[in-house]
Amino acid sequence: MNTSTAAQPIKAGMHIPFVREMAETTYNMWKFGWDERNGGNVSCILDEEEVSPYIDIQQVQYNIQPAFPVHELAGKYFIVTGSGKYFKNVIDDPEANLGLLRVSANGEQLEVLWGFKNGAVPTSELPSHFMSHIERLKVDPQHRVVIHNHATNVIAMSFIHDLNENTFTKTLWEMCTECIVVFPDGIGVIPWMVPGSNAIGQATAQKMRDHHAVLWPHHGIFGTGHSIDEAFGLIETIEKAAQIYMLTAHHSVRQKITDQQLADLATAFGVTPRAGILQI
Ligand code: 2HA
Ligand code: ZN
Repeated sequence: MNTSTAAQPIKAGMHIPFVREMAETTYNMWKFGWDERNGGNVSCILDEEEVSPYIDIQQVQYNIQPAFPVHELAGKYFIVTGSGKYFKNVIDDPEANLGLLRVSANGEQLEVLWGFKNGAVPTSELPSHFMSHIERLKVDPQHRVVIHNHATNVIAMSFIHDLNENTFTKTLWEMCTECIVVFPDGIGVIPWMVPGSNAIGQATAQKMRDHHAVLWPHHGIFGTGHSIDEAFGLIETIEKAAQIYMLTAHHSVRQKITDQQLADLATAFGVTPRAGILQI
Protein backbone atom coordinates (compact mmCIF):
# COMPACT_ATOMS: atom_id res chain seq x y z
CA MET A 1 0.00 0.00 0.00
CA ASN A 2 1.29 3.40 -0.88
CA THR A 3 0.93 5.53 2.26
CA SER A 4 3.13 8.40 1.15
CA THR A 5 1.66 11.87 1.24
CA ALA A 6 2.59 14.43 -1.42
CA ALA A 7 6.26 15.29 -1.01
CA GLN A 8 7.06 18.91 -0.25
CA PRO A 9 9.15 20.25 -3.15
CA ILE A 10 12.64 20.95 -1.84
CA LYS A 11 13.59 24.60 -2.37
CA ALA A 12 16.35 25.10 -4.91
CA GLY A 13 19.68 24.91 -3.10
CA MET A 14 18.41 23.51 0.20
CA HIS A 15 19.96 20.10 -0.53
CA ILE A 16 23.39 21.78 -0.34
CA PRO A 17 24.61 21.58 3.29
CA PHE A 18 26.26 25.03 3.42
CA VAL A 19 23.22 26.67 1.78
CA ARG A 20 20.90 25.01 4.28
CA GLU A 21 23.08 26.15 7.18
CA MET A 22 23.09 29.74 5.90
CA ALA A 23 19.31 29.66 5.40
CA GLU A 24 18.62 28.23 8.85
CA THR A 25 21.06 30.57 10.58
CA THR A 26 19.76 33.72 8.94
CA TYR A 27 16.22 32.61 9.81
CA ASN A 28 17.18 32.06 13.45
CA MET A 29 18.80 35.48 13.66
CA TRP A 30 15.68 37.08 12.23
CA LYS A 31 13.56 35.20 14.79
CA PHE A 32 15.74 36.55 17.58
CA GLY A 33 14.90 40.06 16.34
CA TRP A 34 18.47 40.77 15.36
CA ASP A 35 17.87 41.24 11.64
CA GLU A 36 14.92 43.47 10.96
CA ARG A 37 14.20 44.23 7.31
CA ASN A 38 17.49 43.76 5.40
CA GLY A 39 19.68 44.11 8.51
CA GLY A 40 22.70 41.86 8.84
CA ASN A 41 25.01 39.94 6.54
CA VAL A 42 26.96 36.69 6.66
CA SER A 43 29.94 35.37 4.73
CA CYS A 44 31.53 31.97 5.08
CA ILE A 45 34.70 30.58 3.49
CA LEU A 46 34.16 27.15 1.91
CA ASP A 47 36.60 24.48 0.80
CA GLU A 48 36.55 23.49 -2.84
CA GLU A 49 35.72 19.92 -1.72
CA GLU A 50 32.55 21.17 -0.01
CA VAL A 51 31.46 23.10 -3.08
CA SER A 52 32.35 20.88 -6.04
CA PRO A 53 29.92 18.01 -5.33
CA TYR A 54 27.00 20.43 -5.69
CA ILE A 55 28.11 23.28 -7.94
CA ASP A 56 30.01 23.28 -11.25
CA ILE A 57 33.11 25.21 -10.26
CA GLN A 58 34.26 25.52 -13.90
CA GLN A 59 31.11 27.43 -14.82
CA VAL A 60 31.54 31.09 -13.86
CA GLN A 61 28.14 32.76 -14.35
CA TYR A 62 29.54 36.29 -14.40
CA ASN A 63 32.15 38.48 -12.72
CA ILE A 64 31.75 41.27 -10.19
CA GLN A 65 34.35 43.93 -9.49
CA PRO A 66 35.21 43.99 -5.75
CA ALA A 67 35.48 47.37 -3.97
CA PHE A 68 39.23 46.75 -3.69
CA PRO A 69 41.52 43.98 -5.03
CA VAL A 70 41.51 41.03 -2.62
CA HIS A 71 44.80 39.30 -3.43
CA GLU A 72 44.98 37.80 0.07
CA LEU A 73 41.79 35.83 -0.60
CA ALA A 74 42.58 34.74 -4.18
CA GLY A 75 41.01 31.41 -5.10
CA LYS A 76 38.82 31.25 -1.98
CA TYR A 77 35.15 30.31 -2.15
CA PHE A 78 32.54 32.27 -0.18
CA ILE A 79 28.84 31.86 0.42
CA VAL A 80 27.47 35.33 1.21
CA THR A 81 24.12 37.01 1.79
CA GLY A 82 22.77 39.37 -0.87
CA SER A 83 22.55 43.14 -0.60
CA GLY A 84 19.13 44.41 0.48
CA LYS A 85 17.89 40.87 1.16
CA TYR A 86 15.78 40.01 4.18
CA PHE A 87 17.11 37.25 6.48
CA LYS A 88 13.48 36.24 7.01
CA ASN A 89 13.21 35.21 3.35
CA VAL A 90 16.43 33.28 2.74
CA ILE A 91 14.92 29.97 3.79
CA ASP A 92 12.15 30.30 1.17
CA ASP A 93 14.43 31.17 -1.73
CA PRO A 94 18.14 30.67 -1.03
CA GLU A 95 19.10 31.18 -4.68
CA ALA A 96 17.64 34.70 -4.72
CA ASN A 97 19.01 35.76 -1.33
CA LEU A 98 22.46 34.13 -1.22
CA GLY A 99 25.30 33.74 -3.66
CA LEU A 100 28.41 31.64 -4.01
CA LEU A 101 31.47 33.41 -5.30
CA ARG A 102 35.13 32.68 -5.81
CA VAL A 103 37.82 35.33 -5.67
CA SER A 104 39.63 35.08 -9.02
CA ALA A 105 43.18 33.75 -9.13
CA ASN A 106 44.58 37.28 -9.49
CA GLY A 107 42.31 38.67 -6.72
CA GLU A 108 40.82 41.31 -9.05
CA GLN A 109 37.38 39.77 -9.72
CA LEU A 110 34.62 37.94 -7.89
CA GLU A 111 33.41 34.97 -9.92
CA VAL A 112 29.75 34.21 -9.27
CA LEU A 113 29.15 30.44 -9.40
CA TRP A 114 25.66 30.10 -7.95
CA GLY A 115 22.76 32.18 -6.57
CA PHE A 116 22.18 35.95 -6.74
CA LYS A 117 19.15 35.13 -8.87
CA ASN A 118 17.31 38.01 -10.56
CA GLY A 119 20.20 40.46 -10.44
CA ALA A 120 21.02 40.24 -6.73
CA VAL A 121 24.48 41.40 -5.64
CA PRO A 122 26.64 40.62 -2.56
CA THR A 123 26.03 42.38 0.76
CA SER A 124 26.90 46.08 1.00
CA GLU A 125 29.21 45.13 3.88
CA LEU A 126 31.39 42.89 1.70
CA PRO A 127 34.40 45.23 2.13
CA SER A 128 34.13 44.88 5.94
CA HIS A 129 33.71 41.13 5.60
CA PHE A 130 36.68 40.69 3.26
CA MET A 131 38.96 42.91 5.34
CA SER A 132 37.91 41.05 8.50
CA HIS A 133 38.51 37.67 6.85
CA ILE A 134 41.98 38.81 5.79
CA GLU A 135 42.93 39.91 9.32
CA ARG A 136 41.44 36.90 11.12
CA LEU A 137 43.19 34.50 8.71
CA LYS A 138 46.52 36.13 9.54
CA VAL A 139 46.10 35.23 13.21
CA ASP A 140 44.03 32.05 12.81
CA PRO A 141 44.30 29.86 9.69
CA GLN A 142 41.14 27.97 10.78
CA HIS A 143 39.04 31.12 10.59
CA ARG A 144 36.06 30.89 8.17
CA VAL A 145 33.02 32.92 9.19
CA VAL A 146 32.03 36.59 9.60
CA ILE A 147 28.53 37.41 10.84
CA HIS A 148 27.14 40.92 11.20
CA ASN A 149 23.77 41.56 12.80
CA HIS A 150 21.80 44.09 14.82
CA ALA A 151 21.74 42.27 18.17
CA THR A 152 19.22 44.29 20.16
CA ASN A 153 20.74 44.54 23.62
CA VAL A 154 24.24 45.08 22.29
CA ILE A 155 22.94 48.15 20.46
CA ALA A 156 21.01 49.30 23.55
CA MET A 157 24.08 48.92 25.74
CA SER A 158 26.12 51.06 23.32
CA PHE A 159 23.93 54.04 24.33
CA ILE A 160 24.27 53.78 28.08
CA HIS A 161 27.70 52.23 28.66
CA ASP A 162 30.97 54.01 27.90
CA LEU A 163 32.59 52.85 24.66
CA ASN A 164 36.04 52.08 26.04
CA GLU A 165 36.62 48.53 24.83
CA ASN A 166 38.30 47.37 28.03
CA THR A 167 35.54 48.58 30.33
CA PHE A 168 32.87 47.41 27.88
CA THR A 169 34.50 43.97 27.81
CA LYS A 170 34.81 43.87 31.60
CA THR A 171 31.14 44.68 32.05
CA LEU A 172 30.17 41.90 29.62
CA TRP A 173 32.43 39.41 31.40
CA GLU A 174 30.76 40.31 34.70
CA MET A 175 27.25 39.64 33.39
CA CYS A 176 27.39 35.84 32.91
CA THR A 177 29.87 33.34 34.26
CA GLU A 178 30.66 31.80 30.88
CA CYS A 179 31.53 35.05 29.08
CA ILE A 180 35.23 35.23 29.92
CA VAL A 181 35.59 31.64 28.73
CA VAL A 182 33.79 32.29 25.42
CA PHE A 183 35.51 35.58 24.59
CA PRO A 184 38.69 35.95 26.68
CA ASP A 185 40.02 38.27 23.96
CA GLY A 186 37.20 40.71 24.75
CA ILE A 187 35.22 42.80 22.31
CA GLY A 188 36.74 45.44 20.04
CA VAL A 189 34.92 48.77 19.75
CA ILE A 190 35.15 51.21 16.83
CA PRO A 191 33.69 54.73 16.79
CA TRP A 192 30.31 55.29 15.11
CA MET A 193 30.90 55.30 11.35
CA VAL A 194 28.89 55.22 8.14
CA PRO A 195 28.24 51.56 7.26
CA GLY A 196 29.06 49.94 3.92
CA SER A 197 32.27 51.93 3.43
CA ASN A 198 35.87 50.81 3.06
CA ALA A 199 36.67 53.04 6.06
CA ILE A 200 34.43 51.11 8.47
CA GLY A 201 35.85 47.91 6.99
CA GLN A 202 39.39 49.03 7.77
CA ALA A 203 38.49 50.09 11.33
CA THR A 204 36.70 46.78 11.95
CA ALA A 205 39.48 44.67 10.47
CA GLN A 206 42.10 46.46 12.55
CA LYS A 207 40.19 45.40 15.69
CA MET A 208 39.91 41.86 14.30
CA ARG A 209 43.66 41.41 14.77
CA ASP A 210 43.07 41.16 18.53
CA HIS A 211 39.39 40.26 18.86
CA HIS A 212 36.87 37.76 17.46
CA ALA A 213 34.05 40.29 17.88
CA VAL A 214 33.73 44.00 17.15
CA LEU A 215 30.99 46.38 18.29
CA TRP A 216 29.60 48.96 15.91
CA PRO A 217 28.03 51.43 18.38
CA HIS A 218 24.32 52.16 17.79
CA HIS A 219 24.37 49.70 14.89
CA GLY A 220 25.29 46.12 15.76
CA ILE A 221 28.06 43.62 16.04
CA PHE A 222 30.54 41.63 13.97
CA GLY A 223 31.37 38.11 15.18
CA THR A 224 33.81 35.62 13.68
CA GLY A 225 34.73 31.99 14.11
CA HIS A 226 35.80 28.66 12.65
CA SER A 227 32.20 27.79 11.83
CA ILE A 228 28.81 29.42 11.57
CA ASP A 229 27.91 27.79 14.90
CA GLU A 230 30.93 29.32 16.57
CA ALA A 231 30.45 32.85 15.19
CA PHE A 232 26.72 32.68 15.97
CA GLY A 233 27.42 31.31 19.46
CA LEU A 234 29.85 34.14 20.15
CA ILE A 235 27.29 36.79 19.19
CA GLU A 236 24.60 34.93 21.16
CA THR A 237 26.80 34.95 24.27
CA ILE A 238 27.66 38.65 23.95
CA GLU A 239 24.02 39.53 23.31
CA LYS A 240 22.96 37.49 26.37
CA ALA A 241 25.46 39.39 28.53
CA ALA A 242 24.23 42.70 27.10
CA GLN A 243 20.66 41.62 27.86
CA ILE A 244 21.55 40.90 31.51
CA TYR A 245 23.22 44.32 31.64
CA MET A 246 20.12 46.02 30.26
CA LEU A 247 17.90 44.11 32.73
CA THR A 248 20.03 45.05 35.74
CA ALA A 249 21.44 48.47 34.82
CA HIS A 250 18.65 50.42 36.49
CA HIS A 251 18.64 48.28 39.65
CA SER A 252 20.96 48.43 42.64
CA VAL A 253 23.44 45.60 42.33
CA ARG A 254 23.97 43.70 45.59
CA GLN A 255 26.62 41.24 44.48
CA LYS A 256 28.66 40.55 41.41
CA ILE A 257 31.30 38.27 39.91
CA THR A 258 34.58 39.62 41.24
CA ASP A 259 37.81 40.08 39.31
CA GLN A 260 39.31 37.23 41.34
CA GLN A 261 36.43 34.96 40.35
CA LEU A 262 36.88 35.95 36.69
CA ALA A 263 40.58 35.11 36.98
CA ASP A 264 39.71 31.77 38.63
CA LEU A 265 37.35 30.98 35.73
CA ALA A 266 40.07 31.74 33.20
CA THR A 267 42.49 29.45 35.04
CA ALA A 268 39.94 26.67 35.37
CA PHE A 269 39.07 26.77 31.67
CA GLY A 270 42.60 27.38 30.40
CA VAL A 271 41.99 30.73 28.70
CA THR A 272 44.07 33.90 28.88
CA PRO A 273 41.99 37.02 29.50
CA ARG A 274 42.98 40.07 27.49
CA ALA A 275 45.63 41.90 29.50
CA GLY A 276 44.84 45.13 31.32
CA ILE A 277 41.17 44.41 32.09
CA LEU A 278 41.14 42.46 35.37
CA GLN A 279 42.50 44.20 38.44
CA ILE A 280 44.06 41.53 40.62
O1 2HA B 1 22.86 44.84 5.21
O2 2HA B 1 23.18 45.48 8.21
O3 2HA B 1 25.13 47.23 7.94
C1 2HA B 1 22.32 45.77 6.05
C2 2HA B 1 23.25 46.08 7.15
C3 2HA B 1 24.26 47.10 6.90
ZN1 ZN C 1 24.08 46.47 9.83
